[in-house]
Amino acid sequence: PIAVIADDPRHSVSGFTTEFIRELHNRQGVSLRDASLHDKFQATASAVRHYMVDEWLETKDKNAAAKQKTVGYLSAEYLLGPQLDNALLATDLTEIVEESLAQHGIDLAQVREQEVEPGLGNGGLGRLAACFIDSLATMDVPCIGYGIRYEYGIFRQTFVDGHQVEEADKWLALESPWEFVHPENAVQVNFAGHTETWTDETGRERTRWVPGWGVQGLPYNYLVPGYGTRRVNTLRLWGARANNQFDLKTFNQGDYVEAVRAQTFAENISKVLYPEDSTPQGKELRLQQQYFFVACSLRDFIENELEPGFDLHRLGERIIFQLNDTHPVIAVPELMRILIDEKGFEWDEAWEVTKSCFAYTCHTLLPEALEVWPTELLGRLLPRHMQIINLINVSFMAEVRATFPGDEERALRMSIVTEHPVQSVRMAHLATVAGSKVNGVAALHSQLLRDKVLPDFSALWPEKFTNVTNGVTPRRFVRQSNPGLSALVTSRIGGGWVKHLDQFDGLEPLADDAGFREEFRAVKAANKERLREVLHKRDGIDLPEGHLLDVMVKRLHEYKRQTLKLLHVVSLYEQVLSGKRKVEDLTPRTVVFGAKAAPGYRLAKDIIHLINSVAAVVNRDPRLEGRLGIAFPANYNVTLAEKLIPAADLSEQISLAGMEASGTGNMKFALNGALTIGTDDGANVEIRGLVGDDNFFLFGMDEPAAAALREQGYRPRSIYESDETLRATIDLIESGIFSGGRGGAFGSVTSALLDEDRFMAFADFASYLEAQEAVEAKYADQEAWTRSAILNVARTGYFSSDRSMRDYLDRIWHAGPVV
Ligand code: DL6
Repeated sequence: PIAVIADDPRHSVSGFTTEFIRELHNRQGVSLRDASLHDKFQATASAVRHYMVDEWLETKDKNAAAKQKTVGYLSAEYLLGPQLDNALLATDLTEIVEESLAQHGIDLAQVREQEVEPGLGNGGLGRLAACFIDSLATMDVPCIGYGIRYEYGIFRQTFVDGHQVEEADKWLALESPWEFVHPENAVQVNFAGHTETWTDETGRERTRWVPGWGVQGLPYNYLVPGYGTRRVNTLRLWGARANNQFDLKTFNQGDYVEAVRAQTFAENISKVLYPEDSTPQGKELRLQQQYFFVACSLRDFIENELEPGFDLHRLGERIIFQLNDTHPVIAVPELMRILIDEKGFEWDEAWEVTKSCFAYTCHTLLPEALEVWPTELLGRLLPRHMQIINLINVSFMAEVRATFPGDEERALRMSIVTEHPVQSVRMAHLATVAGSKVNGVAALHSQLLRDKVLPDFSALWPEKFTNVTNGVTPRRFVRQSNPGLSALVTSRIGGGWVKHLDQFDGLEPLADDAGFREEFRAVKAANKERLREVLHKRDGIDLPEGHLLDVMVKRLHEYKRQTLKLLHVVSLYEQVLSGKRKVEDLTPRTVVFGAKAAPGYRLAKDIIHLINSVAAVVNRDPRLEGRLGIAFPANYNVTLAEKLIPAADLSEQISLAGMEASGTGNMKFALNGALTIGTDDGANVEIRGLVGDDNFFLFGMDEPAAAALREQGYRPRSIYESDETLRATIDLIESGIFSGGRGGAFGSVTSALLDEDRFMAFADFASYLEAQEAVEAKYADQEAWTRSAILNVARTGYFSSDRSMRDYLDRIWHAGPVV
């Protein structure tokens, strides 16, 4: 915890009570007697924040004095999750607050439930950003996380008749107690207009941008406390505000809509998080968002974080902007524009500085997820940036042609600007050209990035490419979310693991200790009980007791293959219905799904409908004697993840090999003692390498096998025809049993599988079922299962995001702590 605090008189029950009552009175304007639960939450949160503010201000002073390199993490998404528990952990106030509130008849658990999590991300990419800033603060590294304060975060998912329905996520409706807004530090951001050339006093020809319109970016600061240190870093999210919010003259003429038109238009920029995580939305607003937040961030760092008079030729000594995927890549021409047009740099000087200030992380292998922007749009919205991109491309093409003379095809493949299908800018190419380093997010992903996604670039600059395997913060995903396991582990190896997760290896010998195994099982059972309560209250779902809890939680995407999991369930059901398997031979199992589909992704939404429809039938069929069930709580989010993951027995990581860049859920499950059933994909490869084959259920093709099958011509229908179990499974779905007798209701899903099966679920089906048999056999031997579960925990300390940060610091950022 923040090393405040031992001698701070506020760090006591009476001290906290004083802070709490003061906040209730001064912030909420209510007495304790009249306070609503919401008031109590707001007062608790802001009182807890008091305990971090001094350290936060001190951190700023420390940074200013040290003048060392800062990490500027540029990310369009931060999936933060609830903040209160994290702040309590950082300030070591949990017990104190619990006791203080209890003395006034207030239950901390109820107060906690008032918090609406800031869902400012879609999934893994945004959650990773949140883990990384936590780790950097804990490791005493100066970092500013820069992003967007979306007024509406990731949509709220509900189910109506089994179909996904999206609702706006009004996370700010009751205001956030965690932010400091500074309207007086608003930054001007411009768009559109035209460029013109002019001659300066030295006779040099210069270019300037004459913008068409602009908005202001307001900084909202969030505190990012380190654990066990006094550092509190900053997350600075930008909100858009109109330059002229209100036109009084027009209003007085009676045109009320027109009077606020400019305001509505400008503020749309930070209105919603795009509900996409794998395909770019060809939307102008999305590009506006991207430019908006990087323009604010660059301006902020240069004007506010550096000391006055700092020589910008040395900018790379003081900042490394990490580009979290391609969303912030427009920062590259923005920095060039600032240096050349505003600071008077020559092109070459500006380019040298720019290259030293950026590094790029790629998070995908799906070609459709690599962003491209039509030059028509980019040129219209950001005319000066389009010019600069073209100039970068001209010198880059010259370099390619000089290195590979006569290889015009290669030059075309590598060009930042492509002509097909419409003239567009390939943002991944721009990031790779400008970035000092390019990294993938797991060993396999980085290799495929080099060999298959950007092979021409890795041929040109092999030393630019590196890997940093993702990680997750042990503070949130073990210490906070799994207090039972945390206490058990700490009782045996001490508490150092919270900052040094590799110490989990000290648990290895305990896998052979029967007493420890029993305690470990008791923790899992208690976590399941806690989950039962949560799901009952939150969703009206009653989880059966004594079941193997088989969990697949992640965004709904064909490549992740939720359908394969569902085919397994349907095949078990079919075997019981057809008498191929006696019901008493089923291992009692509940499959938990959690998944949101992008609103425009038709097939993904149909898959959700199918899962819910299968659940409705299977859960009620008495022939199964309650031995097989599906739970699909709506609106899976970080809050639910923190309850679900510690309760899981089996972690489903079943993407087609070569498709999932890394995964981070896979790490969270293993660290909480679930066993993985998975393909050799993403970070699964490294998890299996560490935990060992005996403690991991591997199935399916590896990446080369999948690529070879695709090459040779994949025909899913022939697998359907030759595999009797698969045929019976698909036929059962098509029979109408899950759709009230109406056959063909799920034709979009079954025909996508039978006719194309882009992610080869059929090819891996038999192997998956075999691996599930191995799961059941092992689960029948609870001692063996627990032993493997303990070894999963003991051997996966590598997946701390602290280790990821160390790798970034050493291999990419060349930066370090300021103590
Ligand atoms: O690196 C974080 C996370 C990976 O763990 C997932 O495997 C990957 O799918 C995800 N990538 C995206 C891609 N979005 N875009 N573009 O969300 O990143």
